[in-house]
Amino acid sequence: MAVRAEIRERYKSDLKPIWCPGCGDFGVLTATFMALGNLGLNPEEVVIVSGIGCSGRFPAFTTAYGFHSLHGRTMPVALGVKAANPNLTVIAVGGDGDTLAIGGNHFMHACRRNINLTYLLLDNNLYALTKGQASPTTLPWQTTDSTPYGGYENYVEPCALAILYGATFVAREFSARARKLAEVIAQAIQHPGFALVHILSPCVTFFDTYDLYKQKVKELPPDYDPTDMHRAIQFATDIDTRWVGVLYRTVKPTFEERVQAIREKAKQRYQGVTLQDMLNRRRV
Ligand SMILES: Cc1ncc(C[n+]2csc(CCOP(=O)(O)OP(=O)(O)O)c2C)c(N)n1
Ligand code: SF4
Repeated sequence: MAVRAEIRERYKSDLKPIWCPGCGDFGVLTATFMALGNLGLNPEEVVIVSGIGCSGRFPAFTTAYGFHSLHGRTMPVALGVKAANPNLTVIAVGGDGDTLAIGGNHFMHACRRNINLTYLLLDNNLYALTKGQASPTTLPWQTTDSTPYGGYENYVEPCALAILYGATFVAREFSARARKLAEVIAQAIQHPGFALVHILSPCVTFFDTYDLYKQKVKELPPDYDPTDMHRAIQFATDIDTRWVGVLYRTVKPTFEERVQAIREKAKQRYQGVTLQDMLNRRRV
């Protein structure tokens, strides 16, 4: 236990978080350090990649390797890191705008590729860094600075989207439940494949959802089966109750395994074939 606590401490950088006091993202940072410490992973084995947003500041507050990338471009960078060195533990961090609006395309295809990394989606139901505009997870009844009379677009449910696009581990938690969140992040890191943790992370400055989620958040029933995709989508899309826990889990070959299998096939096919043979064949 002492070793785990020591590792956890090593993750704290000299730069203190500059989030507003009470921001949900503090709980996510704490839970991430707890998860990494409990898994016994050292900062030099971990890379945290983010996009732009309040949530995008994440890598600066840790001593793990980090990359604060462009808005919506978390996934191309995270995929590049993982493909270059599959031994690293890669954690991608994005806000709801970063992940589902400008970065939606990259996010969906990351799910489908089943890249072995963990995606922490810090969902505060709006664009916070740019001062409170509507995002794809702005709630149907919510007003924002950019939608003062209510929204004109439909709500996107991130967990259901990820399941349908082929993510193999999908969980939801509330940033105010740091211990539970740490457990779920640890499970996501250990999962072999693309693991989404959808985190309800209130923005106290532009849309404070603490009281709302304290009422709506409920743990999945004891008989819940996370391998049942239809039930997972039903629970994920329940907007009246926000079910927390592992919603969906399955095992499929990862992106890295598939790429490696193709490399092997190509090697076998061209075994003993020289460059000259190949050039001769092209001429034929
Ligand atoms: C290409 C590009 N377009 C727009 C912006 C402006 N911008 C910065 S952060 C942001 C949205 C942030 O919202 P979200 O991703 O939900 O993160 P949060 O700040 O809520 O954590 C936008 C639109 C930008 N930085 N780059
Ligand atoms: S504006 Fe909102 S999301 Fe950004 S740091 Fe402040 S409370 Fe957190």
